[in-house]
Amino acid sequence: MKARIIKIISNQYTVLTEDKTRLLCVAMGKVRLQTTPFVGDLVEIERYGDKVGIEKILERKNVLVRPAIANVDQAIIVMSSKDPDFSTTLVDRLSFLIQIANIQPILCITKMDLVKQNDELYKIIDDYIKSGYTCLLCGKDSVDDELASVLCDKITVLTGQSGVGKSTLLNSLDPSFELRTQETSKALGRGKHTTRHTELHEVAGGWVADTPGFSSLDFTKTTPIECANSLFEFKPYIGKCKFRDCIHVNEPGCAIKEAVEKQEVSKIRYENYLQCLPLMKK
Ligand SMILES: Nc1nc2c(ncn2[C@@H]2O[C@H](COP(=O)(O)OP(=O)(O)OP(=O)(O)O)[C@@H](O)[C@H]2O)c(=O)[nH]1
Ligand SMILES: [Mg+2]
Ligand SMILES: [Zn+2]
Repeated sequence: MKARIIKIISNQYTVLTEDKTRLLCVAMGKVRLQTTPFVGDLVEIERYGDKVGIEKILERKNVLVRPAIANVDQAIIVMSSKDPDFSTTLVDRLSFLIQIANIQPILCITKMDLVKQNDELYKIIDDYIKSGYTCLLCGKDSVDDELASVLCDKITVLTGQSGVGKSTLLNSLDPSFELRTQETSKALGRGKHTTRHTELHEVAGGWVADTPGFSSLDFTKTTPIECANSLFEFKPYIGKCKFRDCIHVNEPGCAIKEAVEKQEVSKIRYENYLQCLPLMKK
């Protein structure tokens, strides 16, 4: 039988079967020897008397290590308009890392109630929308209608610095969310034992990870070529530069630079890409 791992505490795995039943499982020795099971994994399970065992981990479409989650459909970058201030540098760095991990980025801007009507921020938002981003706008007591449909049927990781309103957002969609996360941390206790715990919570018909993803902005494991090739805004131009190993900086005949000049690719994004280059592996 096929199932999805939605919670891991030490060596206890909670899975959700195709008919939506929750089962507590153990991982069979041969499985643990191959790959560590992650939350989000699709697995094959089998009954052994009164026990259920995870027999096999099915192929993953992607995997995050910190937090450990497999098969992530999308990452929502949560950024406040103010308090803390909106930063395209931070949004773009997160977005690049998300895309390098082969995950789709979505932008959610919170605290829009703190923004005046003709604020510069609206130009930046337009730039993201024109570039092809799904851009959700939320404020006090006004959550973007689209958020629920974006989450439905997907595995989502939220990311964004502390204080931007990630918890507020999930609670406004589902007031029981905070309660559930608090219960789990209480049951696990804090400090002493560092228990391996990650959980996917059902919110708006989808699954949301309880730990924020991409907390370290680490570019040391990627190369300029890998990064550029991963970005959906660059993809239409990849392979069209004069030099095959073009990293789109000073090379003549660079299709990306030309696209930036023609305003087909966002200048903000291109400049933030250039800023990240020195942080990468050669
Ligand atoms: N004005 C305004 N304040 C908000 C909004 N959303 C959240 N806040 C406030 O921002 C503060 C931080 O919100 P949280 O939801 O705790 O932020 P978080 O992203 O979960 O932060 P961490 O858990 O530390 O990562 C709280 O005081 C919220 O009341 C909003 O849309 N408008
Ligand atoms: Mg929070
Ligand atoms: Zn180029």
